[in-house]
Amino acid sequence: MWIVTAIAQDIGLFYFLWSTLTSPSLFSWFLLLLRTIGAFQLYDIDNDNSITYDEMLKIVDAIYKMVGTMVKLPPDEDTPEKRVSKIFSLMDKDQNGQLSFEEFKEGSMKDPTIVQALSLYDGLV
Ligand SMILES: [Ca+2]
Ligand SMILES: [Ca+2]
Repeated sequence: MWIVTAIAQDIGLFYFLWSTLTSPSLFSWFLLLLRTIGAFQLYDIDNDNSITYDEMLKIVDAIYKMVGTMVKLPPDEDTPEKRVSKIFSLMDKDQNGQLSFEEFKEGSMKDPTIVQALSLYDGLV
């Protein structure tokens, strides 16, 4: 019986990969998911599966220092603090000051510009 289950799982996985590769929208969804996971891991410095304000501030601060004056930023996010507050106000649904992966994923799937904002810095994330 386990063989049937194993094969069924393989077929399921294959089908998933195939439909992902052959459907542009699914494929870009998949890429967005990968990027979201990558970004989440980057920001979750102590790996406890939640992002605190301080953790995100550390990364954003480092990025701002690196990017320096190369990127023009809108006035409402021209400091790391402003940007992190903005992201938290968008994503932190239960307002406990931490972003769970669910909150992070939901926020970034709903509004891809957040992920773009989080990875202004393509190649870093
Ligand atoms: Ca953490
Ligand atoms: Ca939260």
